[in-house]
Amino acid sequence: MLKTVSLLLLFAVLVSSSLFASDSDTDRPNILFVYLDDFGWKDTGFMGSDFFETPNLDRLASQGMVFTNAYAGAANCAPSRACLLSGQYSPRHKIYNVGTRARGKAQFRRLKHVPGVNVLNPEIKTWAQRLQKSGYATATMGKWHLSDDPVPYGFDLNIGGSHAGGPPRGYYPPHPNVPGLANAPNGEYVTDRLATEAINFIRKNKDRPWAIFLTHFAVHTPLNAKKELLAKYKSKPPGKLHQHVNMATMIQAVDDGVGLIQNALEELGLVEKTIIVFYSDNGGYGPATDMAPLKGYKGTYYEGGIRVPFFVKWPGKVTPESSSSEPITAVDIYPTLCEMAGAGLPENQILDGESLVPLLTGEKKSLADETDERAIFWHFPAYLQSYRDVNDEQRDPLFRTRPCSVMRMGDWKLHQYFEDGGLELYNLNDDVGETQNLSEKYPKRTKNMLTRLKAWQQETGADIPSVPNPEFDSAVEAAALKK
Ligand SMILES: [Ca+2]
Repeated sequence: MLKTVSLLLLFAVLVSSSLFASDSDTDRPNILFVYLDDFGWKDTGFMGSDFFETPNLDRLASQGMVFTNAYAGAANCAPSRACLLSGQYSPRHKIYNVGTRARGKAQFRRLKHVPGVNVLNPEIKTWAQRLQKSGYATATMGKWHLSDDPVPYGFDLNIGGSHAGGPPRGYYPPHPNVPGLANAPNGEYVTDRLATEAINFIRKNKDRPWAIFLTHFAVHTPLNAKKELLAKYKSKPPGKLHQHVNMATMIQAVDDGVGLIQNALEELGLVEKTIIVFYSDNGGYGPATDMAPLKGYKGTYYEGGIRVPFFVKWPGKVTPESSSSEPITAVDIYPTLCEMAGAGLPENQILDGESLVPLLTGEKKSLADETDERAIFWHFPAYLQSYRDVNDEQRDPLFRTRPCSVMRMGDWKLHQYFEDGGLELYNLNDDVGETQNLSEKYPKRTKNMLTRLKAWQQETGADIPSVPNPEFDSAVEAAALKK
């Protein structure tokens, strides 16, 4: 009798575990993560561009949840990407800037910058590694920027990824020595190639869960137009907000590729089981686009440098035509993707963000809890020099940013600048363009937020620049400021 029961039990366990295994495998959603480079807050139709055309992205956005207060992890490429992949704020992974060299003229820098590192520490496990380990087929396609080779960071396939910050010789072949692109056909635009590679990967892995990090080079410089689209935008009346013809062709190429991928998903019957995430690594490139009414552009810590478009389409889970105004940032993506994929979280790694799944499913309206208002943070202990032709929406004409920390809590945003101790406080609900510095009007709030910001700096081990730069020359700086 006992033996029979045990056998039955064993049988039941085997059946249920095999059922569970097949269930979990077929139920696990695919993830298409479309990640653009230097793509501004208003650069899509659904965010309000009056010149750039993105009908495919607009349609997908309308089928999901659009986040209106989504932020990049930093105002420029490498640090933002490191936050996204690691789930950690920059003081923990120490990728503070693109490269470790000081930027801008030495005579203008009051402090020695903190160089940080330029390779993502391989001890830090990425969400891609979690997904891969849990059974996903994983691929990265496009810009990587965090090491020479993305493969050890959790990708089965790498097309185009290297330490380079853009396609080394532009958007058209040849791409010598670029993995997966060395034999790109003559005349083929790289954005098109990446979409084709994504479709190939989906076809090959259609019967198992897959995740593609489609991290387009677009729309980073060089602003190489897609030639076939030039005539269309040259003859289109310029918008008030956006006018840049080359940029318009680059954006349409991304959107056309998204349309082709969507067609492939339809043909393969995968639409209902594929999550689509759309995001950018920092604000738009100042000389080519505009984030108005936001102030600033790529490189500044005003909203235009860090607030970016973000939506999630998750069939059956996210209500179509929904939106969220919750402030979210790059470190929130890691726990979100792992939860969506059922991939679990790493045991011995600090993750700074929170899963967005409760917002996506409508279970919660906000990530703040009753006792503690959630805050999100940035730390940039370095310099970014001005663009030559655009310096009207930054704190001073010489730099897009000087060393700073920034936090957002509720409607409020505090900037702390280390050179001069400058504090700027804004209420983004009333003043999204950050025009009225309220730090003197609200000293108590300023002080409370600064206390919290400093506690965060301490907790994360943030390097605060404090050593005077011996090359600083106030006379040279003053002369440059007079120009
Ligand atoms: Ca970027």
